[in-house]
Amino acid sequence: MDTTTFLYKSDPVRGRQWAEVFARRRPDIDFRIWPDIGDPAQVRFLAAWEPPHDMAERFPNLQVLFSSGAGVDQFDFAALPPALPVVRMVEPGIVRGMVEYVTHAVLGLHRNMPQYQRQQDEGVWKPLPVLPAGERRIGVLGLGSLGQAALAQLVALGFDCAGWSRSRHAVDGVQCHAGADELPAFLARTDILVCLLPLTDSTRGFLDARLFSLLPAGAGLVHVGRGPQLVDAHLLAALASGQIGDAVLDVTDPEPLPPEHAFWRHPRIRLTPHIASMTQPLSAAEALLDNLARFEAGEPMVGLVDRARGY
Ligand code: NDP
Ligand code: OXD
Repeated sequence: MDTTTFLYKSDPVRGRQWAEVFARRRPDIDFRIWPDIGDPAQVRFLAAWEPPHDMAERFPNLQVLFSSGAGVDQFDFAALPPALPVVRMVEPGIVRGMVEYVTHAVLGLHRNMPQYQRQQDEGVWKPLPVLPAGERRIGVLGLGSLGQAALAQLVALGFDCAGWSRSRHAVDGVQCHAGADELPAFLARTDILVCLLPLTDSTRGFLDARLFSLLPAGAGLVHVGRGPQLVDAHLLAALASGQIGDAVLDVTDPEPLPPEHAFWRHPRIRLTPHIASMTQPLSAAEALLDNLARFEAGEPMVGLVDRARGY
């Protein structure tokens, strides 16, 4: 019988944890970690952050490309065989990490933590008013698996929550807005804006001066999408004018951020090195095997990418 190889091309330490799950659940599959590819003709499934550039020629029998992360913007779709299904990572570990990060960042801005840090640096003891959560308006750009999970936690904390997406959604406790026409109303009621959009041609440069001008003056920004969605110079200008009060940035363009970049030392910017969330190997391997079973049964896979939309 033909051997089926599942090739993993990402962090090898995490790959060994994936291997344990595969050995337990699917001993019939030959799980391999790059560069130990075995017979390339037997590679039917590839999980990668960055696939090899000659993937199509090298693995002529490839049936599915899985992203080892939630994003797929690192893939060059034009270089992939047109009919090859591409699947992004949807797994509970990555969702939990994002919920923690967004909740922490929103609570920090809500309770004026950046301002207290500045006051501490200057030896200033000055209490600021405490606004109830129900009077703080949070807006999340992107109502996908991560945006909706973050909103569920923010709703549970009592915040006044809204979300914005391309197509219409209904989410418990969240005012849902859809499409370009409803973006201004969504922004006008948002005190803290969280970006959880995928990077596509339509979202590149999306966080710009025009968008900032539609927020209430002094709004907070939490950016956990992708660096190229933010126009750096426009954020610096909005911080200088007070249109944006404080920003928490987990993603930048490029990454790592060059040492001379103005964001590093800006008093109103908190930077983290793209750690808001990370794929957790054990839960990711389980989720991927569930998806593989769907594929084998001819059912739709969770996280199947629509290449025309780019996410
Ligand atoms: P999903 O694909 O599940 O959701 C994407 C959401 O964005 C959908 O609601 C979609 O709308 C909306 N959207 C996409 N394009 C547009 C547009 N042009 N206008 C309006 N809405 C749009 O993605 P996830 O929630 O799983 O992940 C989101 C992103 O988070 C990832 O692509 C990645 O960039 C980032 N990420 C960052 C991490 C970090 O550590 N910083 C970790 C993991 C992910 P609709 O529902 O109508 O399709
Ligand atoms: C992802 C990420 O897309 O870590 O998974 O950004």
